[in-house]
Amino acid sequence: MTVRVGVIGAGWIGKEHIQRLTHTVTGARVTAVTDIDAARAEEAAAPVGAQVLPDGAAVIAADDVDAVLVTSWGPTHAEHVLTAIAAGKPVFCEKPLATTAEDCLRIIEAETAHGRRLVQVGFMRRYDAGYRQLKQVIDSGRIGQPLIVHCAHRNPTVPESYTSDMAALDTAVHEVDVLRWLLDDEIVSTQVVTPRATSKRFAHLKDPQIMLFETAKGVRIDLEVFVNCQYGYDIQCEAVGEEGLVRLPDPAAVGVRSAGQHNTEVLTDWVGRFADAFNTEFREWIAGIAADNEPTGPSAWDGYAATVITSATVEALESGHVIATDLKPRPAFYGGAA
Ligand code: NAD
Ligand code: ISE
Repeated sequence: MTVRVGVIGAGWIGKEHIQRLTHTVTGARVTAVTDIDAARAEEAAAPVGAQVLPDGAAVIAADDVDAVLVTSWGPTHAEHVLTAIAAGKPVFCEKPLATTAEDCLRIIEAETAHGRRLVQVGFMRRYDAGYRQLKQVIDSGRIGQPLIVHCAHRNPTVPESYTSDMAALDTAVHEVDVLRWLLDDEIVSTQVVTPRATSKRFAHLKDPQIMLFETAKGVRIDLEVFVNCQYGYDIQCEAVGEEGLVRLPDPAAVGVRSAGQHNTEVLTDWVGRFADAFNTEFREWIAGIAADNEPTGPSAWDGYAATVITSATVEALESGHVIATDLKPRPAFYGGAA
């Protein structure tokens, strides 16, 4: 069976995913595209033979759309996800699921009432081979109980439109999700400290930031978010346990020895760093739909948790205080205690 996908939002990542679904993932075809910028929708749709539709509602309602991909701006996600749930169609939503906890809870309520999981959130790090190895080691007990996790999330530069709150909402959101999954634990408090700011930033931006999270089991996580580090796109993660530690591998790269030096390349963007993870994420999503299975990837509950924790982190940045995340208890529908 070919899964026919309708795409809402044909910007940077929408176009990437349209190409991926067309050329890399078997069993999928993009049949409809929309964007509030019609020219952009046309540019993305024409090469893959998809029709351009006027808006998200039309894409979701289309007879030749079996599943929906939401890659529009964050504040528009909730509306599209809720419409897809109402139509009973599987929906993959790029992060964030929604920009407010209230909207995430509306999605959770709608999906729960539907009675079957339809929503998957685009936290692709869970599909990265290195993070999967890290999880296997932690789950195996080889390093004992995890105690501390040291992380860094570095981007070479960001545009002037990137604001200080985006360090949590847009960037650290990936660590928030992947660490909850890696540790099988919940983040209960968050704090932000700001070291000396880099001169390589736009003046309005607090960069770098150090985020400090505490989990329900007492694990302490420090995360450096540095989005103007200049030298490359660099993701680091090291979990320290009672009996050992495990570190995320750097992407494979040849070592070149020449002119008295030994060099290995550092990647410069997330597109290259997580290309394989995105491919695996979409292969598994499409295969699940083709087999009529519920999605197994990050759920609406994970999307809710990420939005609550990153919003609390913005509050921590702005107030200078330690902020409790105050998540609601996880419903049984999402694997919580009944
Ligand atoms: P972008 O601005 O390049 O593209 C967004 C597109 O959505 C634009 O073309 C815009 O015109 C369109 N749009 C906005 N509202 C719409 C609506 N209501 N209906 C139809 N189209 C609409 O942004 P982007 O970088 O592609 O990011 C899109 C989403 O993907 C964001 O939520 C972002 O956080 C997420 N993202 C995820 C990752 C990742 O690593 N998983 C990386 C980048 C972006
Ligand atoms: C971007 O939206 C992403 O999701 C990237 O993975 C992240 O590295 C970057 O900081 C964000 O702006």
